[in-house]
Amino acid sequence: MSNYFNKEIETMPLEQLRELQSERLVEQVKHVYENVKFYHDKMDEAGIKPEDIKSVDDLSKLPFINKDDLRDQYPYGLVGVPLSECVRIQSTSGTTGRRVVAFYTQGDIDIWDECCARAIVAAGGTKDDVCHVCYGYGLFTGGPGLNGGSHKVGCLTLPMSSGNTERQLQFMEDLGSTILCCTPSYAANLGEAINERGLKDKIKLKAGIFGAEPWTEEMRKSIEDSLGIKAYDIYGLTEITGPGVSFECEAQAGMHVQEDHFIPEIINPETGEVLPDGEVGELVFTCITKKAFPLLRYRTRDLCKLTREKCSCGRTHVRMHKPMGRSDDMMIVKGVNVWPSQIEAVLLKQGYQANYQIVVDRHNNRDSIEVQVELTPEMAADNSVPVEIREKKIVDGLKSMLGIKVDVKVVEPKTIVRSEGKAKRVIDRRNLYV
Ligand code: DLL
Repeated sequence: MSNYFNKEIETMPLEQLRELQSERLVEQVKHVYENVKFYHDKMDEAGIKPEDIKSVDDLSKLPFINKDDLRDQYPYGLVGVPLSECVRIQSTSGTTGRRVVAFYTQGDIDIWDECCARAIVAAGGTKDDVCHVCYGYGLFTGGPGLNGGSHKVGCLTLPMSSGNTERQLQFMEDLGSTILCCTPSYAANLGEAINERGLKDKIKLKAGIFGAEPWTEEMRKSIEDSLGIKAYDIYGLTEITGPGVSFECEAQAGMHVQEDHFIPEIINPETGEVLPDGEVGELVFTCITKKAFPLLRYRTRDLCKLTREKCSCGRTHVRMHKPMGRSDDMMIVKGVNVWPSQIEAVLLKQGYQANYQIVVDRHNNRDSIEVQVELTPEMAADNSVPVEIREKKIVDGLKSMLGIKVDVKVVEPKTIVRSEGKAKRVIDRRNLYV
């Protein structure tokens, strides 16, 4: 028997859903045209007036927006309401150039909380549950998003944030946590720690809501076995709101996109052409209700496909497959978004040349990342600085750029294989995407 947080919306017949989306889209386009200069100019440039958008069928007339636009408009250029109406920001990791700062009105937060509440209820959550949130709190959307959803459902909420495994286990045991929210890698670590300490019988967990990074079906199985729970996937991105843009139901067969708030499209990343359901392409979202940071046709760079096949849970909202790759070179390592260019920037700043390689791997569900970089001939000839000191300096530089520990190996000049075409800088041995 399925549980819904908002049955009327979650099981709304498709035709009615389309009408609701159309109504909201028309209003949203008017809102951005009137309140965001960037959109006003972009639509004028494309020769589109708000009146040209009459229903969801006209969506493809609107121009795309991408991460470069976000960078150009940083920090306030895309804000759609006076700042006095904004109550919160959230942000992604990364340098200023890559960082996304998203704004929320109280109404936007309410929408976000509702989406996360729907995810928790879809995973079997009720007001009698103890919801243990160990996504990071702060600028990252994971903690605040699931925290808000948990409150809305009425669960007893444990705002644990990430890290400090001993404390996590103690609270889990003492307070009887029943729902766990964190990244799948951290869930796997917790599972391992629980089994090592022989605590499995003392833990009352029944479900987990895991996302923010790619994970495989094998990893799902191993987490489910080690924690004795059902593990649900949840997807989202800061630009669009955070977690809860889509989530799995009990069928665990794709994530339902919250279509009353976000319209998904799949496009050919090369041509921008909209692809039919079932075809793999880049996922694009249009926010039709959020006011402070109202992105239209935002290109996520996540490769994915959609299906409208009937779901056994009764929800009518379209399902997206787990992301199947990226159309850019972003990696998610230890739950953090990492671009090779960020690593390169740190190396070049310290006087190295672009002769480096990044090796990402995963053992026992733990990510590792190693950067191998060649000494320049001048550095190799200079014996005054020991290699360990050089390595430490790079480790520190990368830590402050990315926020995670990266292993660094400095190697002799001319030891890294030179490419004859496009340099293959990253070797990702994790095989995360299917
Ligand atoms: O990761 C929001 C989130 C928090 C989602 C907690 C789920 C749970 P960002 O840091 O902006 O936001 O990273 C967004 O992470 O474009 C995907 O590439 C990836 N991603 C997010 N969820 C999943 C998932 C949060 N379930 C980027 N599976 C997205 C695979 C995911 N990749």
